[in-house]
Amino acid sequence: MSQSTAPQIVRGACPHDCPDTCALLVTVAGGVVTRVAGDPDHPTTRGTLCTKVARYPERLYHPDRLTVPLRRVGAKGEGRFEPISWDEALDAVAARLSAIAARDPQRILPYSYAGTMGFVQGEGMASRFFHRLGASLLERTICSSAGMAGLSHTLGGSVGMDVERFADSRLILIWGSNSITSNLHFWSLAQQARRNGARLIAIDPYRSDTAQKCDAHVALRPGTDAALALGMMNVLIERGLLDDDYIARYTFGFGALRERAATYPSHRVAAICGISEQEVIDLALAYGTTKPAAIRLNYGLARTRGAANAVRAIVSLPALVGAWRDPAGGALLSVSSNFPVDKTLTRADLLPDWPMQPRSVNMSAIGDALLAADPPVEALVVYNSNPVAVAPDSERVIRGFAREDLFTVVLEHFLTDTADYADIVLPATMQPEHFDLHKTYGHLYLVANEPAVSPAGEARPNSAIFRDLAARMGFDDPALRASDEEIAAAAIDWSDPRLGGATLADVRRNGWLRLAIAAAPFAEGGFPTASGRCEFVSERLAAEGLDPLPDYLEPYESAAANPELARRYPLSFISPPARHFLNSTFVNVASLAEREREPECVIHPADAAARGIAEGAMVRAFNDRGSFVARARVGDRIRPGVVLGWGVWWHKLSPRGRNVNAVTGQALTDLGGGPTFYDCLVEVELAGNGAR
Ligand SMILES: Nc1nc2c(c(=O)[nH]1)N[C@H]1C(S)=C(S)[C@@H](COP(=O)(O)OP(=O)(O)OC[C@H]3O[C@@H](n4cnc5c(=O)[nH]c(N)nc54)[C@H](O)[C@@H]3O)O[C@H]1N2
Ligand SMILES: Nc1nc2c(c(=O)[nH]1)N[C@H]1C(S)=C(S)[C@@H](COP(=O)(O)OP(=O)(O)OC[C@H]3O[C@@H](n4cnc5c(=O)[nH]c(N)nc54)[C@H](O)[C@@H]3O)O[C@H]1N2
Ligand code: SF4
Ligand SMILES: [Mo]
Repeated sequence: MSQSTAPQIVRGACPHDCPDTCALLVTVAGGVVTRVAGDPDHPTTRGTLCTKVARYPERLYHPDRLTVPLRRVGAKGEGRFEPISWDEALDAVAARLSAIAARDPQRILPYSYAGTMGFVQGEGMASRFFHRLGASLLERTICSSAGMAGLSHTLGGSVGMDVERFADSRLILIWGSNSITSNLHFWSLAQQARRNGARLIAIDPYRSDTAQKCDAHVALRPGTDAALALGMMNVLIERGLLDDDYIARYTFGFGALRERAATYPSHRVAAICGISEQEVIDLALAYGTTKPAAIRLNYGLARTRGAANAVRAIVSLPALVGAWRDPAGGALLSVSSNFPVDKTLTRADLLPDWPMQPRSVNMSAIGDALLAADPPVEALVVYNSNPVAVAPDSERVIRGFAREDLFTVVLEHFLTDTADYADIVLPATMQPEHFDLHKTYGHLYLVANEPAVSPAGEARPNSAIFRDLAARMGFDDPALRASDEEIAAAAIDWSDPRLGGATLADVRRNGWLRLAIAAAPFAEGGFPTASGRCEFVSERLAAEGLDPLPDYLEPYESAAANPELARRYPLSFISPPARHFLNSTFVNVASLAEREREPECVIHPADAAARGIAEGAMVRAFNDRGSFVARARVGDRIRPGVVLGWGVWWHKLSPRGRNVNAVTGQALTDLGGGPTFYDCLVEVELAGNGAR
């Protein structure tokens, strides 16, 4: 840590839930962070950061930063607190958790996600603490679990192309991803490919900033991606555009897949997806005749009922055309399984009844869990997440958090929507104030983060807070006293050949370390599935009595699946990430909020005209679950019949105190228990008086 006044550069890692996991250079002068920049030497960061993190000092030195522990003095949700000492705060939490644990520790629930993706300030120490306590387990499904289930049943895990190789692709399908917003460094590589003559095609119901800059755009109906992929297969098969040798050697179940694909002729696919037959055929022909062809799919297509099936269908395509033979061919959703994470990091063996597991609670349905779980959740410890703002079905979530008999602890940087419901708020350090080690899901480097400055006020790292709580509760296992460096060292199996003999010290010295992964990992099969092949047919799914092949599943909320609902709420609603926020992080940073202006709803001119809505009017989107108010942006970048609202504003910074999740539902995806944020029907009307 720097004490001197001459500027110093400290190496860091971007902690946010973003596939790019940038390597940072943090400039410190006089004990203050003056600049956060991208490491020019890191091969994917290449010296640039997104606008959000380039403005990190504004977040770090924000006047609203939490610097002391707080105890609630107002009603839940009101946001009135008084400062207390760390001793008072930790004693209060330890006493309440101990009392509940003495009766039934499963009545305690941790709630966390990827506010930081680091091993140390993420689950490293926290999971050891909750395991030792015997708390309910949390199913961390809110983002990627459906997509990862799709990858796992077809490719065998979260594996795929090396993002750096996209620069050499000749055709790139950008599928369910607004890369300029959510995957900026991939976008630079795609631009490089384009300068070398590659074609870029976006597949997205909205003409996003990314789709706008691609060579072609297929604007399908939300949640119909599996049908499009199966239709592409059908065309590839009919036109003989397959790599028969690759299929014979390295795949499993082609005969059955061919029969399934035959049920998706182009005219049927066109009707399901709401596009033309020619679009289906053109896309398939481009894909089948251009080599190498690469697919960058993202979670935007995995937020409806058929999410995992869609991912299964899409990641089956590269094997059919033999795209994996080339380093610049294949598909990429997440590559997190490439990192040899040491399974003992989280110390599940500390569970009181190990190997028996406590009950588990799905975070994507936290509203229902808080209102109806049996036995009830009596204490909730939230860290690295803002569920009141980001979880679906806000009215139910808020009712759950407002329960008077629920004891809620929130570890945070700011008084978020969630912190407002806390009994005790504990101030946590930010990335330049603590040590961590990061893996990623978007590239192949471990990245280390060194502390650059002292914590703000009395803020403490999550790891230290859980260590202190463990000590106060009398947990004396050495695993609960491990230092941050010891946790980071325990996070990775350093003997794995992918580390090439490197140690934590090596990663820290250089700031980052590339895994030794072959350039074209599946050129000759070798998928991490049971069969070692790309599994079009999954015997694991068959054994569970499920469809072993990918198929199209109609969204829960659509005219075809629920005509009665669609009569009342005829518009499909999607709420993808805003460019200048990261989920609900940065929403309170003034310069970034200014760029996003205010909560906005994009609606097609035909849908707007039918409702008397003019550009700039305040509108109310609603369904049986709830409603929110936003400024209408009328334009044809969105498909007719679809409305888009940018996520995820804080409720308390939104008109009438509600954001997009007031209308989203708690139904889960086909596999993986994921949320279905974009499987949602609404009606939209003028907001009328009092909208603000
Ligand atoms: N700036 C910024 N970056 C982020 C985030 C953020 O909030 N802001 N969030 C981060 C996180 S947590 C994640 S998980 C990632 C991933 O983020 P994603 O959820 O993949 O989000 P985007 O890449 O913005 O792209 C989603 C795109 O999918 C489109 N879409 C919606 N429904 C469908 C559908 O059914 N089919 C298809 N084909 N497209 C659909 C949307 O219109 C949108 O353009 O981004 C990360 N990066
Ligand atoms: N409608 C709709 N809802 C969505 C989505 C959508 O597309 N549409 N996207 C979904 C997706 S993909 C995701 S991943 C989830 C994400 O939801 P969350 O995981 O809740 O992510 P954030 O909203 O970024 O909130 C993270 C919080 O963690 C805090 N934090 C960060 N670092 C630390 C730390 O070191 N210590 C502590 N104690 N706190 C820290 C931040 O201050 C922030 O308030 O949201 C989901 N919600
Ligand atoms: S949010 Fe993503 S693009 Fe921005 S600095 Fe972090 S890792 Fe890089
Ligand atoms: Mo996410």
